[in-house]
Amino acid sequence: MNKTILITGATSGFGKAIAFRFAKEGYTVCITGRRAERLAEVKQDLESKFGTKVITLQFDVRNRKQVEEALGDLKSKLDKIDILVNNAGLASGMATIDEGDIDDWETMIDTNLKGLLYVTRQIAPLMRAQASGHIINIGSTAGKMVYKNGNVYCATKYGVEALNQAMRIDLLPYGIKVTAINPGMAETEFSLVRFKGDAERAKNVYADINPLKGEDIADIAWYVANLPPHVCINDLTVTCLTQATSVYGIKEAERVKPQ
Ligand code: NDP
Ligand code: 8X3
Repeated sequence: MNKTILITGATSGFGKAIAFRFAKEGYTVCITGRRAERLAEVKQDLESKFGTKVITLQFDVRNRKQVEEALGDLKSKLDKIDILVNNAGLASGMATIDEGDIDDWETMIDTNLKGLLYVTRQIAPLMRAQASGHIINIGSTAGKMVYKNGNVYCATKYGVEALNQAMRIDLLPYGIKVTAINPGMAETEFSLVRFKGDAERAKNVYADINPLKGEDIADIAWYVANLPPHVCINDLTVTCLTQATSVYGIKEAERVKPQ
């Protein structure tokens, strides 16, 4: 088969799970992130488990020069790029608009929007030249409905939603699929990052719910990437059983159990 997937932010969470899912199916996997040790660990695991080819690229998606250097000569490393997963992203802090930390705001905007754009700007021309490919953008339920104290994170994910639609339109002539996967609450390193290493607070986010896992999103990525050539899922929202939207969710204890 010899297909290739590039996943940004594959050192943990969704990105790592997607790397495992596609490597298992024989894909050549190109994984990126800032943490070199993690990249090396994931590469070793993937190679030993699946014997697949793994390329690691260490860069910060916020740094335009690093992105251009890392991805600018991708053609010399890969014959073809079948799938790009724009996954690298984060929330930093939670606060009202009058009290938010402006550094946090800049981190989220630079990572979730500008980073996604820098990467896409390198890969979309390669896909255009191939007249094929699939871009999967990881959005969020936060890009569908704003929640209290989520202001800037939500705004970045609304931005991802807009860019997903725009990419779909712009890339239509080239047979390139574009899909947004918008997950609700998922237990990854997301909350640990949002709460700046406060493990107790991060764990509390998922108390008495059965949240999504990285593997759930990886299965969905595999599904959307393996539809017939004429079928494109443009937009997909997924939550765990007890969450309906960004704002409406219940605890497991509140759920009426089947008799
Ligand atoms: P994780 O924190 O587990 O993973 C985030 C990944 O993004 C890491 O691999 C991290 O790598 C990478 N990353 C973050 N900042 C940068 C950067 N500046 N440059 C390069 N890579 C970066 O969280 P998730 O897996 O949960 O998050 C993945 C995506 O899913 C994000 O876009 C997030 O907004 C979105 N999402 C998450 C949800 C959740 O509840 N978990 C729900 C909906 C969407 P490294 O630190 O090594 O650079
Ligand atoms: C991450 C999920 O609910 O924290 O996008 O916004 S949430």
